[in-house]
Amino acid sequence: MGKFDELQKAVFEGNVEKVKIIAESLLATSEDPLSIINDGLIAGMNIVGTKFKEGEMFVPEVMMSASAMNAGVDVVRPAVKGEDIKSAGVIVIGTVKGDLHDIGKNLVCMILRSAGFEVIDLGVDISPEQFIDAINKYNPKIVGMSALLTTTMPAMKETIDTITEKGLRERVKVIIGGAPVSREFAEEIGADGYGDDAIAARDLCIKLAQ
Ligand code: B12
Repeated sequence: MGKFDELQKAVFEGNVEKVKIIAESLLATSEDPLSIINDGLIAGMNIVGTKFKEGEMFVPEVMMSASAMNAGVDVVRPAVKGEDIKSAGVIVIGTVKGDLHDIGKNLVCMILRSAGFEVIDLGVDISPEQFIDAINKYNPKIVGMSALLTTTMPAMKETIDTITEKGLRERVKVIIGGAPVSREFAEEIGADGYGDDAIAARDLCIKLAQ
C-alpha cells in the first residue's frame, strides 16, 4: 500500500476527521506538504471525480469529499513554505461566469501565495465585467481564470475579448486552467498561458511576472 492510500481513501469517504488525523501524521513524519496535497488530497479527489462521472457518486457525497479535502488542505497549509520571493506581484483570479467549482482555484491561490504573490481571489461565477473592475482596482500583473465545465469555457474567451475591448489587454497577462481546459484552447482564445495543476500555475506565474 502506498503511503498516501489511506489519505486518498479518507477523502473519497468524505471523512473530515480521518483526513485531518492522517494529514497531521504525515506532516509529523516530515512528508513534503505539497506531496500530501498532490498525491494524497488531490489524488483522492480525482477518484471522486471518476466515480461521479460514472454515476457511482452523487453531489452530496462529492461535497463531503470536497469538505474533507479542504480540511486536509487547512492542516497542511501552514507547512507550505513561502519561497521568499518578496511580493512577486499581484494576481487576480476567479472562476468564470456560470461556474461554481472552486476547489482547484483555491489550491492555485494557496500555492501562489506561498510563492510570494499577492493573490486577489474574486471567488466563483465571475463575469467579464467583474474581472475588468478588478483589473482597474488592483492593477494586477496577471489575471487567472478557472473553469471546470465545458459549458463555461467560452466565458474565458468572452472575458479576454472584453479585456481587449476595454483597452486593458497590454496591461495584464492572462492565464487559464481547470480540468477541461488545454494548452491548445489557451492558444486559441489568446491567453498567455495554461497550467494543468497548482504547481504548473506557480511556475507559469513566476515566468510571466518577470
Ligand atoms: C467537486 C465537483 C463538483 C462540486 C464543486 C464543489 C466546489 N466547491 O468546487 C459540485 C458538487 C458543487 C459540482 C457541481 C457541478 N458539477 Co462538478 N465536479 C466536481 C469534480 C468531482 C471535482 C472537481 C475538483 O474539485 N477537482 C479537484 C481539483 C483540485 O482539480 P481542478 O479543479 O481540475 O484544479 C486543478 C487544475 O485544473 C488547475 N487549475 C484549476 N483552476 C486553475 C486556474 C488557473 C489560472 C490555472 C493556471 C490552473 C488551474 O490546478 C488545480 C489544482 O491542481 C469534477 C470531476 C473532475 N474530475 O474534475 C466534476 C465536474 C467538473 N462537474 C461536472 C458537472 C456536470 C457538474 C454540474 C453541472 C452537475 C449538476 N448536474 O448539477 C454542477 C455544476 C455547478 C456549476 N454551475 O458550476 C462535470 C463537468 C462535465 C463537463 N464536460 O463540463 C465534471 C467533469 C464531472 C463529470 N465528469 O461529469 N461539481
